[in-house]
Amino acid sequence: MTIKLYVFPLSPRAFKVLFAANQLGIDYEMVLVDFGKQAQKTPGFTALNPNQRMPVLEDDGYVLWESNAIVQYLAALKPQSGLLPADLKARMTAVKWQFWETAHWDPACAIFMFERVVKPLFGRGEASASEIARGEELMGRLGPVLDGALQKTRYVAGDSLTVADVSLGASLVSADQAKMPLEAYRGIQRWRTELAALPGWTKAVALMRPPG
Ligand SMILES: N[C@@H](CCC(=O)N[C@@H](CS)C(=O)NCC(=O)O)C(=O)O
Repeated sequence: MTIKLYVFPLSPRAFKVLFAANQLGIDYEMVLVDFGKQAQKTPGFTALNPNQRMPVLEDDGYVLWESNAIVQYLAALKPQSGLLPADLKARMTAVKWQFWETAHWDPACAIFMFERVVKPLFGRGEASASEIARGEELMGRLGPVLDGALQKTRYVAGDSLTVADVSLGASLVSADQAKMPLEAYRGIQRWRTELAALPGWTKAVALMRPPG
């Protein structure tokens, strides 16, 4: 049975799982969760994810939510890809960054996405200056941490592409549109350019269309 990915494709969290599946060459069916129609609040979707949030993966009756868990699941289906390293310490280094992404990086990036991309797209009013200031303060603390790692190694968790790059990089898919303050971080810039050239990234970008 084909894996189903329930996504609202404009979201970086949707992009994350689409990027993973495409980069890994995994066949999947994309199921639209249309936020414009509040599809995430329907009983059917709530049965899949009681949080009423996407993305969700369904594989032959097995249901998984939380984008980083989904990325790990997909990577584990293709162990030869090395995205989820077999070596315990290498794997935990990548997983550590995924936890950091959920706890710190994603919430900081989401501020810029919401204020400067989602609000204009859905007519939700002006960007909030105080929220942007909060995002800049967070980015000022987090940017040097990620940049420091990327000044030392080609990818976040070492010299090979891992789930950490997929998870952290996905938040930057609309970084220019969201005007994320990344100019000072040469390592992040270099890495983002490399990720954006990957076939899985470009295929996933092509799917980021508003539902219509
Ligand atoms: N930690 C979750 C976050 C998922 C999440 O917040 N998804 C948002 C969109 S980006 C959502 O579905 N929101 C629906 C809503 O707010 O009604 C993950 O990484 O999967």
